Amino acid sequence: MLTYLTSGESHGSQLTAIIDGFPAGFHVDIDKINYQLARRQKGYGRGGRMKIERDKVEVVSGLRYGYTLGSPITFIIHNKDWKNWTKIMPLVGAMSDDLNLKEKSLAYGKTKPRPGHADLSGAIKYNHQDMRNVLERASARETAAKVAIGALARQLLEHFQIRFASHVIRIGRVALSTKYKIKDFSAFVKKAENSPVRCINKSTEQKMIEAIKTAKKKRDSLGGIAEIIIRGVPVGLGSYAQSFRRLDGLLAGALMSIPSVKGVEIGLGFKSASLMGSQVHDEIYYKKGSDLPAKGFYRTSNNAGGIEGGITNGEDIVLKIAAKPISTLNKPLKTVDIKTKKPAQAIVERADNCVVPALGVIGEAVTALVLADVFLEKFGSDNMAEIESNYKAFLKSPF
Ligand code: EPS
Repeated sequence: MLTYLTSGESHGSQLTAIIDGFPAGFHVDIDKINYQLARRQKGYGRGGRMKIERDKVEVVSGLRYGYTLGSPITFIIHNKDWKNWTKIMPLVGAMSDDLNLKEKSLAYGKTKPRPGHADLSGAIKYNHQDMRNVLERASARETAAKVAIGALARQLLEHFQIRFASHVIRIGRVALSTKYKIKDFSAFVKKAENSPVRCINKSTEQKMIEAIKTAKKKRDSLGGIAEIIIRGVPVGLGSYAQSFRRLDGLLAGALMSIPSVKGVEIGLGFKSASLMGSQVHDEIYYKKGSDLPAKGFYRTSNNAGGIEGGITNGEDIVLKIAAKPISTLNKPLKTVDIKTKKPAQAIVERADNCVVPALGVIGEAVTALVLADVFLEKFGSDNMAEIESNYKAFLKSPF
């Protein structure tokens, strides 16, 4: 079983990610992991923090000569911003009393919870009077650790010709309305990658940028929707046999766990509820001797988003994730001070205005982690030689 844990405070010294159950004998490309980390940091709408960080992984366990050992793999990402927080966030000892004005503003008065954030519920749950103790971990900074281990899982899947793409289809009220079918996968990926908001249509891209600018001027934030597409996934990953093995449930759980995500759709998603069965279900065709990932069976539509009965059907996996606008507003909302219990204005912290361009990158990473787990479940999980031979046998086996 592929499992992982992450740790680290947003303004602590580092993020740490441990992945266990990764097969032995896989050559890891560290540059590819750093490439994914850089992708996550980009995007129009980011705030000041991304100018400070240059996320890169340091591997501290689980590899030898660049190959996985089958033991837990540990990645560290150092927070460059840590040097500005050592007096406020010491792990042991007390807070320094020699704080400058800026440090004082970061260190004190975190008693006014932001509506929409974990601030209040977290403070009550863990009995913290200083909400910095909540917001440091309930921070989207954690997604950097997820992207690092997701990039490792993705490399394993790419080795078996599984490819990932994502793009932004909505920011606030601006939505991508043009119809598209992905024929050339690499060209599609490139198009999204070259856009500052990761949108494939130039005029929509401009409108999205304008929407973010307007939100910023109004001291507000914006959410949106990213779509994730995974091509080349073999038929038969996941299972209907138990609820916890259903791939749609596993993916939805992983994607809903990304900070700010409030909705996940698979394929046609919510729209399928308003249509007739004949309009929704993808009719089945067959082409003999084909190298399609479902042993020659294929569809001409993909409303199911590549998953039927909790199992991959060989078509593209298509997922949509909707993120709410982030909850740190420069024009603060009404709240209650947890100390005085009097009405107050919510915390204002340095923050991003819109993180939707990064959403698809994070979504790809968590999707890769889920898919790698079910892939290893099907094709064996200890070492690459066995997995490769099982995969080849599966491709060749007649049906
Ligand atoms: C975040 C607030 C901002 C974001 C951060 C998430 O950080 P800071 O408080 O340091 O300005 O930039 O995201 C990241 C650091 C990141 O790497 O994505 C929050 O409160 O969730």
